[in-house]
Formats: sequence, C-alpha cells, structure tokens
Amino acid sequence: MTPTITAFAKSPDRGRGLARDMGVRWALEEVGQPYDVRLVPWEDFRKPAHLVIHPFGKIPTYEEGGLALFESGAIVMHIAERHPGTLFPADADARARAITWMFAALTTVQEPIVAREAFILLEKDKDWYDGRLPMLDKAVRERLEQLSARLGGAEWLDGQFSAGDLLMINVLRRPAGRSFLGEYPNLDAYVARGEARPAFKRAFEAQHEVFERAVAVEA
Ligand code: GTB
Repeated sequence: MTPTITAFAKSPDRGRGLARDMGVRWALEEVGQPYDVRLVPWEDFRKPAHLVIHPFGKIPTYEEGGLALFESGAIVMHIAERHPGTLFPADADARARAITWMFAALTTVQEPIVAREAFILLEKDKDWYDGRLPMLDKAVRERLEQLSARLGGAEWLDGQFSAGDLLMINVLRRPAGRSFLGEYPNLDAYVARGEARPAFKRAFEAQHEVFERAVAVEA
C-alpha cells in the first residue's frame, strides 16, 4: 500500500527543505518507496480531522492502511524497519547504534541548534540579546565540535549510511547548524555528501516543487 505523508501547502521555509517532511521524504526515497503527499493549509492544522492523526497539529504525518504515525523521527524509524538493510543495517548491534545516532540527532544535537534559532527569532529586539547570543553560539559549537571529533575522517557516523546519518544531516542543515559548518570542514563535507545522494535530491526537488506551485497559483 502506498503511504501518504503530510506537508505544508505553502512552506514558510520557501522550499528550502527545512520543514520536517524533508527527512521523511528523504527516507522514503532512500528505500525506494513511492508515496503520496497530502498538503495541509495553515487553517487546517488545528482542525479535528488533522488532530486525529497529529495530536499536536503539525506536519509531517504518515498514513499507511490503518496505521497513522506522527513525529518525523518515528516515521523515519518505521520506514527503516520496513526496508531492512537500507537505512538500518542487517546486523542487530549496528542497527542499535544507528538508532542511537537517530536519538542523538533529534535530542542532543538538535536541542542547542533549535534553542539558538528560537532565540534569534523571538528575542532579537530584547536588551539581553547581544549578551546572551554568544552563550547560545557556544552551546552549538560545543556540540558540533564533539560530533566533528567523533566523525573524524569517516564517511558516515557508523559504517554504512543509515537513518542516523539521515537525521543528523537533516539537523545540521538547519540554519543555526549550517551557519557554523565552515568551522568544521569534516561536518561540512559530511552534509555535502548527504545532500549529494540521489535520494536527497529527489526529496528536495519534490518539496521544492510544492512551494513553487503554491507561489504560481497565487500569482
Ligand atoms: N518533533 C516534530 C517532528 O519531528 O515531526 C516537530 C514537527 C514540527 O515542528 N512541525 C512543524 C509544524 O507543523 C513544521 S517543521 N508547524 C506548524 C505548527 O506548529 O502550527 C518546523 C519548521 C517550520 C518552519 C521552518 N522554516 O520556515 O524554515 C522550518 C522548520
């Protein structure tokens, strides 16, 4: 059965592939699973029909027969499990390590990156902005430095490309991650390797096309 995911009808990221459907699309492309997309306009996010699938009124969601999932990390994990040997290695220990990297991406690494983004977005006009920003920069740098040290000269975090790399690269692509990558050449190259994957490119194009179409309809 072809799964259906949800995405912004008109993404506020203007098609830059920063919304959370990007990771889900990328995972589906990596495993070669065709999918449908239901576009959700802003006014529908909090409507009962959407809240039944996503209790927090967000995208993405994933529906497949009677199964309805939310949370991009859980969806990527489900896709990886359904296609063993692609985003999850066949070896059980290697699979456990891939899951560890998924959690590391979505918690330990993403947390300071999101905190910095939220601070810039919400507190730019506050008196304390200039004094506090360096602390948030330091927190991002500390995490990236640690990740950079672990990755070293390797291609991927743990042997073959996995769902852990997919989510980690997706987190590093966020503006507050990307803006520091120049300081960590191996992380910069790691993100570039991920973005060069044909599956990434197909996913990026698909979400970009949605935005372009939305703009064309409005024109
Ligand atoms: N933890 C959840 C997951 O990983 O699935 C987070 C889901 C989430 O935050 N979804 C956002 C959403 O639906 C879209 S991706 N927001 C609507 C709402 O809360 O009403 C977050 C996002 C939004 C915008 C940009 N951007 O403009 O660059 C980037 C990322």
